[in-house]
Parts: sequence; structure tokens; C-alpha cells
Amino acid sequence: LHQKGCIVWITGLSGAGKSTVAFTMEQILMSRGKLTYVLDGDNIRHGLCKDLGFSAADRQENIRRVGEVATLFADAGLITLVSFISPYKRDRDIVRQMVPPGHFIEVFMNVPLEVCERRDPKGLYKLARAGKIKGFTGIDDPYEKPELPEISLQHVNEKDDPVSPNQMASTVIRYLSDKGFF
Ligand code: GGZ
Repeated sequence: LHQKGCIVWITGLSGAGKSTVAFTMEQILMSRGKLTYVLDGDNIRHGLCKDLGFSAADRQENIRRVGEVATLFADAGLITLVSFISPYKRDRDIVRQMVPPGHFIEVFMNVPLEVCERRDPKGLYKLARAGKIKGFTGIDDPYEKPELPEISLQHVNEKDDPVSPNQMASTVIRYLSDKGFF
């Protein structure tokens, strides 16, 4: 049976938890028999975009290519989960315009820089602070927050309790289900 595809575009700083939410969603959706796929740095930046670095122009081209691929996947009926920093509002909005209205769901990982920096899972913030990586997002390179994301996810709730990746994934999945994507 034909499935209505969409792009779930997860944006946010390095270490905000974008990929964790994407892969948690993928697991849940696959267990329910839904067609889904995660596009992230691991399967895109090592292949399709291996000629690109982290200059503003290269990030723009990275997001353009990811947007083209995501549009094809969504057109093929997949719930396409996209996990890139995608720091520029304009580049994200260009992708939004590529699919029918309502089919681009922007998910903002609204996690403060200090929290991402404290996590520092790959030690990249430390290197950036030491000047060993130049142009690191949030340190000496811009991140433009979404103004009107469909969904904004925080790492803590109103009571300041931590929010788990499963809870975040469920929030997005409920949104998709409410919008009739499955
Ligand atoms: C930001 C960088 C940089 C710089 C390498 N700035 O936490 P990670 O390691 O796994 O995720 C980051 C990833 C960012 O790649 P994206 O393709 O998502 O970026 S963009 O959307 O802006 O094109 C980080 C690592 O690559 N990384 N150098 N300078 N992140």
C-alpha cells in the first residue's frame, strides 16, 4: 500500500542528540512496519559529500545535496529522517520549499551550547576551544535557530527532569501520526 512520505529535518548543534533521536525514531517506525531511512553525516559525508568540508559554502552545498536526496526519498514514500547541523536558516528553508506544504517537518534540538559542550562525546568542543579546530559550530561558526519549527525538543522538561531519546522520538512520531503520515 502506498505510504505518504515526508522529511523530518532535525537541526541543532553538535552533541545536541540529533542522530540519537533519528535512530530511535527509525527503530520505532521499523518495528511498526513503516518505510523509513536516516540520512546523516555517516552515510552522506563519507560518500555523496566526501568532497565537502565545513566552510559556509561547503555546508550550504552539503545541505543542498542532502535536501535533494531527502526529497527523492520522501517522494518514494519514505519517512525520511535527516540529521545534520544545517546551521543556516536559508538553506533549511530552501529544502522546505522543495516538498509539498506540510511534508517538511523541522525539528529543532533546542539544547543549550553549554549542555552540548559538557557532553562533548567526541572531544570536538575541547579541540575547538583550544583552537585546534577552526570554524566549529557554536564556538567560532554560526548556528541560526529555526524561528518557527514544527517541533522544538528540549533536553529537560518543565520540572527540569531529563527527557529521554525515546520520549523525544515519541513526540515526533505522535506529530507525524496526527498529521496522517501513518
Ligand atoms: C561542526 C563539525 C565540524 C565543524 C567536524 N563544525 O558531533 P558530530 O561531529 O558527529 O557532528 C558534527 C558533524 C557536523 O556535520 P554536518 O554535516 O551535520 O554539518 S553541516 O550541517 O553544517 O554541514 C561534528 C563534525 O561533523 N564536525 N568539523 N567545523 N561540526
